[in-house]
Amino acid sequence: MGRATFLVLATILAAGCVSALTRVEIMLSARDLPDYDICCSSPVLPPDGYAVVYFAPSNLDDYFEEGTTTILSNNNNPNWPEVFSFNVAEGNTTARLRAVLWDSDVDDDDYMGSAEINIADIISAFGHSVTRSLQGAPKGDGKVVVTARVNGTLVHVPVDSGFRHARHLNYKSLNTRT
Ligand SMILES: *[C@@H]1O[C@H](CO)[C@@H](O)[C@H](O)[C@H]1NC(C)=O
Ligand SMILES: *[C@@H]1O[C@H](CO)[C@@H](O)[C@H](O)[C@H]1NC(C)=O
Ligand SMILES: [Ca+2]
Ligand SMILES: [Ca+2]
Repeated sequence: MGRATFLVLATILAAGCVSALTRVEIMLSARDLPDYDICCSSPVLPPDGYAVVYFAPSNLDDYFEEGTTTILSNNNNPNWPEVFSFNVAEGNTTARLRAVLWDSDVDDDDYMGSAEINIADIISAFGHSVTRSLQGAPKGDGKVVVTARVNGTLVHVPVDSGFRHARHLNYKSLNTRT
């Protein structure tokens, strides 16, 4: 556990708001995204994909936007480098993550579908990444792959991406969310 991570957790525990939090840090990839770029009678090209990540602490429809990945251009199988962090009360079975995928374009971006994943499924997937089919994808197919580090323990990382390259977009805990 990094010093900063330890201090954040120690502060939360010392404040007595939460007895035990499981820290989940996730990275997203997509697989088999269809081509979404059509230009000027040229062939259809792979998308310039990015993901918007939302977090719902409970099973109410109360999603918070956590952040957005970088755009990985011309790629049907992007491995986004960003890390998104969530603190989940131990044993919580209702917290969920939603990833909404877009193809960046000069004009309006194309919606590529979304996937919802229970944080509990990510926590219990030790040793494996979690894969979900994209829902509502206009061109069908496509999957979202979640790789995770739980309480500082690496679960799985795709070959050509890694936590060491990651930018930490969001380290605030649920307790400090306003
Ligand atoms: C993560 O750490 C917290 C605090 O030590 C602990 O209560 C919890 O059980 C851990 N979660 C997992 C999934 O190991
Ligand atoms: C955990 O579960 C309760 C509902 O039982 C919910 O109110 C709470 O916000 C949940 N979320 C997290 C992240 O612990
Ligand atoms: Ca497009
Ligand atoms: Ca595009």
